[in-house]
Amino acid sequence: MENGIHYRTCHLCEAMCGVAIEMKDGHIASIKGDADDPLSHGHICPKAVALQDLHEDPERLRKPVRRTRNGWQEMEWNDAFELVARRLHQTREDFGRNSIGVYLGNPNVHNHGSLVATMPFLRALGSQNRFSATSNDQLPHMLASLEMFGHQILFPIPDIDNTDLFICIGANPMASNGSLMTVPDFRGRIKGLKSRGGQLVVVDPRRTETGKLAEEFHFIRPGTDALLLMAMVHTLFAEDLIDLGPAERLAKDADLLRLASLRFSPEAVSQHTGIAAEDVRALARKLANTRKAALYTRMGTSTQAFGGIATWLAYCLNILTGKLDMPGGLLFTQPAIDLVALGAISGQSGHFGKRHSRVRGLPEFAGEYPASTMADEILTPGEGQIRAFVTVAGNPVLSSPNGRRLDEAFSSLDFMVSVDYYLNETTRHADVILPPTAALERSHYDLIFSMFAVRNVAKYSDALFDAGPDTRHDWEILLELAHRLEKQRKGGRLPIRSELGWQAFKQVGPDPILDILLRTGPYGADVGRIRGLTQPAIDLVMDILPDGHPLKGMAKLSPLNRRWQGLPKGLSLPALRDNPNGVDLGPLQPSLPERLFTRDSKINLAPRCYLRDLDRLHEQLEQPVKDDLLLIGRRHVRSNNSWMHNSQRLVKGKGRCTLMIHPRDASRLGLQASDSARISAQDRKIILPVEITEDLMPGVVSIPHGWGHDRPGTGQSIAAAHAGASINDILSDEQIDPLVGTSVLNGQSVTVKVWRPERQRKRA
Ligand SMILES: Nc1nc2c(c(=O)[nH]1)N[C@H]1C(S)=C(S)[C@@H](COP(=O)(O)OP(=O)(O)OC[C@H]3O[C@@H](n4cnc5c(=O)[nH]c(N)nc54)[C@H](O)[C@@H]3O)O[C@H]1N2
Ligand SMILES: Nc1nc2c(c(=O)[nH]1)N[C@H]1C(S)=C(S)[C@@H](COP(=O)(O)OP(=O)(O)OC[C@H]3O[C@@H](n4cnc5c(=O)[nH]c(N)nc54)[C@H](O)[C@@H]3O)O[C@H]1N2
Ligand code: SF4
Ligand SMILES: [Mo]
Repeated sequence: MENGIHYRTCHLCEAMCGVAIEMKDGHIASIKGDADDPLSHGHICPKAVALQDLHEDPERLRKPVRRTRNGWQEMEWNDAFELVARRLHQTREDFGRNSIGVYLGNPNVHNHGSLVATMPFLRALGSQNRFSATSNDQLPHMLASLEMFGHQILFPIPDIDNTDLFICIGANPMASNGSLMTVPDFRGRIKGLKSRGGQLVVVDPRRTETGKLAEEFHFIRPGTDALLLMAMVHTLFAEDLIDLGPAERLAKDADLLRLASLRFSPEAVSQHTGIAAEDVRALARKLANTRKAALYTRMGTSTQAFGGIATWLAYCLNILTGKLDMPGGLLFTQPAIDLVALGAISGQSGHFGKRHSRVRGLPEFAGEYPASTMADEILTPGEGQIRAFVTVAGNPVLSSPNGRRLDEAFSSLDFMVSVDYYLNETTRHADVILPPTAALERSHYDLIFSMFAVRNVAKYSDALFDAGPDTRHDWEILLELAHRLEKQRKGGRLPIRSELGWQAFKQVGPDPILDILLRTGPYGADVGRIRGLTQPAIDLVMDILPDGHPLKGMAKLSPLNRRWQGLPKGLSLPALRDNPNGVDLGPLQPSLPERLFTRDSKINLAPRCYLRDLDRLHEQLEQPVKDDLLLIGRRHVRSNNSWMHNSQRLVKGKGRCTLMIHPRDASRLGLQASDSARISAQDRKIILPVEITEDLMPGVVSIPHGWGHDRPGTGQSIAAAHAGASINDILSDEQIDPLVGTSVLNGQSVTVKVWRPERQRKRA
């Protein structure tokens, strides 16, 4: 790479910040924000420097390794592929196709190569025992989108730059930089909101960094958001505040929702939520009476016992008050590569509950079972038991509940392979680790997060560093394994056409596919320039084609779509290469009813699965409020899930993996500022330093996830020196939201005791 500035999109979190990487003599000299980026305008967070640290980390694996009695041994790529394909195939032959489990971790969705290669890989593997980070994350949003809008990844995105009221429940974008809302520089955007005279309202069991910016803040008892939101729905109906606005003729079954809300008055829920009835009413009125407003919920409301209902109700509240499809409210995006539309046309808009997991009978979602039942499926003997396992870019030992049980499960497998560049808490159980190229050695396009951005943009970055011949991209690894597995399944040889297909795919890779998708997408070729093809002519042809005609479907997805007429045109991969800072495609726009994918083109306000779950919610209301300590998670801007703790620049300073506790609870438990505490639930326990703070609601304690790097046999020395402890070592994998199967990561009860090493030793 020559000296000079390389523009790129940071892939570490969902915010898609533009970075300007200054190169000197083949090395990174500095990483700054790209002021010309159409979305982030120069904003970056402290993690951006970790792009360099990750790249230069001497502990990042560069060649395949295999576990032997004398430790890890490097392998040649071909031998590694050979071994992995043979062992996986053998397992499949001996125990059936479902005997191989797969877990896909979060970084896959930041990697267009992986996304393109995952599908053929999973098909070649053929197993129904698939898991991913989704069930520890946004699954309730996917269910709500599927049930209400007909498509599992069609998310309404807050139009934050134009709103006058932003109600943020169970999210901390000041630390996370947004989720299912790609929003670089949240602070700047909230400043903008306030200078327009707008307001930020936050509801959270912790007065977070975001909470501290808010005009109005409410503590809420963990796990009770569904009650709060139901009481808000109740208020809207009771006070005649319903005005569906743009959704007026589209939303159906509002009456069923009204009936369902009758049992949940603000008075009825107030003791459970900890929010006064009058405050609930005021919040509902404020939402209804502010024309441009958005109510947004995320991790805290989705990964809890009533995450399904809570997420559905959050969507409903926006629709009932006319915020959906309203500038300044919530809008659907129009990305350059429209995976929503592409998915729908190929019959992939999502499905739920088509089959159930073997051991606990939990529903699949989009072909995946809940991560909380992974260990059950590995450890429980019987037909269909998982014997071999593949992880791709995931660290479930730290990221899924009951990590110790997952340790036990993974170490009991016949064979395990991990596609990952770190030897960490999960991959240490693997027999073979296949490390992909580093992020700066590959090109980058945000297929997923471009769909969730608060402004439509398209950005492509070329690889900054040459990967070298003895390396493989994630997509190359996945396609190679898929090809070999397919070959083995067919007895060692594929029909010539199919063989040529695999060769071509492996040769071409993901970028030419991007190019085609860009050119044929809404901002692609300018049809006006094609001779003889005028829009009226196209419209006429489209009108005479019957619905469901393949040509009509294709046209809907192409620049021929009437709806896309007014959009900027000319996008292609070369065009994006010519604009390394990214291309602005304009603000979010109304798109209903065309954007709906439900069969009747309506918005379903009262899907049956939610109505059926309401008795369970009502039972919560009938039970007395317990005085257990409830555990919640937290994120910090200098950390990212489990895998960025090997950067000295990010972990330096005061330890951040602490137990936060309110002074009242601390004094009740005899805890002082310099103490450590033992946090436990059943036979699971961890020990952490305490951090006493009034930012927490009394009765609630908080621990960040992704720590616990003291397990033996890992290869991340900086992380190990800042080990912390894993919250998922105490969270139970039995607690899920039974509606969707999401893990309960927030709101489990724990016991906290002072822990003093001297006293402990004396007693022993
Ligand atoms: N208690 C609790 N648990 C949680 C959460 C919580 O809030 N509380 N949050 C949940 C959420 S939202 C998520 S998304 C999950 C994340 O859960 P996971 O995806 O399981 O975990 P990560 O920590 O993201 O681990 C990423 C892994 O991918 C590797 N990796 C990084 N980049 C690449 C790459 O480009 N290619 C490959 N092949 N590997 C790569 C890293 O080395 C690491 O091993 O955690 C969940 N767990
Ligand atoms: N710096 C940093 N950024 C990240 C990540 C990271 O690990 N670090 N991870 C990325 C990923 S994978 C994701 S999914 C996103 C997540 O993005 P966010 O959803 O913004 O993530 P959190 O910071 O976990 O915010 C969850 C909030 O919910 C609150 N909460 C907990 N329980 C409850 C409850 O019962 N009710 C309510 N109302 N609130 C509750 C918590 O106190 C917390 O403030 O962040 C992404 N960005
Ligand atoms: S907020 Fe930080 S980690 Fe996220 S994309 Fe921007 S610079 Fe990268
Ligand atoms: Mo996530």
